[in-house]
Amino acid sequence: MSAPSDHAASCTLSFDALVNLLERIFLRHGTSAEVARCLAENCAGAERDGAHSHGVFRIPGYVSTLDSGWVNGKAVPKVEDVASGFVAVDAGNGFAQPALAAARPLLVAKARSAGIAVLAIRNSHHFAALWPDVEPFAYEGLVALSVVNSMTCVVPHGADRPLFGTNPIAFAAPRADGEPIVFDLATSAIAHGDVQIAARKGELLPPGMGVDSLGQPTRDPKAILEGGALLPFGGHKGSALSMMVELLAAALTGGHFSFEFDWRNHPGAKTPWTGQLLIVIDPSKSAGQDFAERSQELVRQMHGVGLRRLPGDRRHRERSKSTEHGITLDEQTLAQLRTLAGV
Ligand code: NDP
Ligand code: PYC
Repeated sequence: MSAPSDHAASCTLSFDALVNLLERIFLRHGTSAEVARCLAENCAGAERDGAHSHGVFRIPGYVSTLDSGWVNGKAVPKVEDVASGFVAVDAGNGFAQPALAAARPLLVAKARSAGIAVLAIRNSHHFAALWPDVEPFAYEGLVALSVVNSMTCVVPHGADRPLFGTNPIAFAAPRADGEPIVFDLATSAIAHGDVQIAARKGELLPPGMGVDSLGQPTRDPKAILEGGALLPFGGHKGSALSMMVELLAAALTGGHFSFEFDWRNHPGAKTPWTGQLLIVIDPSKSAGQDFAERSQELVRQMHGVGLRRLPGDRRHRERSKSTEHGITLDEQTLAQLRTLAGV
């Protein structure tokens, strides 16, 4: 599915209309109604916010994965009350977002009572942007951090071959006057989804993103996708963070490391079968000043030294535009979605 282009004829649709269309696709390809709604809202939200590498571009991958039998689209997550500050969920080889939704009330109750709580999701598939998993906590006045590991395609700094996933880290914190502070970044130099988009558009990548099948630096996205690999961002520093994500999202949750699952017998499978960790903190328990006022002060100071763009600003600009004018899709993409939905 193509990423929006300036040249293709385009049309716009509302967030609700896109959610309904995507929901039909998920239902038609074997998910339960709850899972269909959850994934449709997630994916439409990414498209609305201009997070194109994890918006409707991902739909064919979801569909081929569901059709391959690799993931259970009807899985019912099992929530486990493990300890005063620890919730676990067995996602049952289903998607991570419904597992988070199922565990959320208990997680929030624990965070509010103990000041901090951990959610460990295992046996789960995450094929989406990570910010939708943390941002809602900040709207409720909570601080949230999440990590998820993916599939082997990143060479650890100083190594010869890939081992880590693209392993994103997302963080959200409330602030007094404005949208929460949110960042969401792959620990690879570029997300795998953006490499696929560049390959489709026939564009070269900036230097330093990946290597070809011989381990030589390349800017050709196809060489990275066809036997090559990505590099961590920031050399040994990003590599250490990626290692941390493997430990927290897989070792701590009971999920697979990025190198531990084998999808070769499921042609079409695209969703990594791994784990996810969330840490939620109630800042009202801290002894200091109101946290949201303090984060507002930090933003004020950052703007004061000339910073024009905070992480999340672009997304919120895109969200406002989409809310006002509708979500823009090119006609070919919309036609493909309608075909997949059978409408
Ligand atoms: P980007 O590099 O595009 O952006 C990373 C963060 O930095 C965002 O919060 C972004 O805010 C912010 N940012 C970008 N440019 C600037 C700037 N110039 N100044 C200030 N802030 C800036 O994201 P990635 O390519 O690393 O990741 C893309 C997506 O891929 C993420 O949503 C991630 O969760 C997802 N992903 C998912 C995986 C999975 O297994 N499910 C695996 C890997 C990635 P803004 O959004 O406002 O631009
Ligand atoms: O873009 O790196 C990525 C990715 C991996 C799994 C889902 N998205």
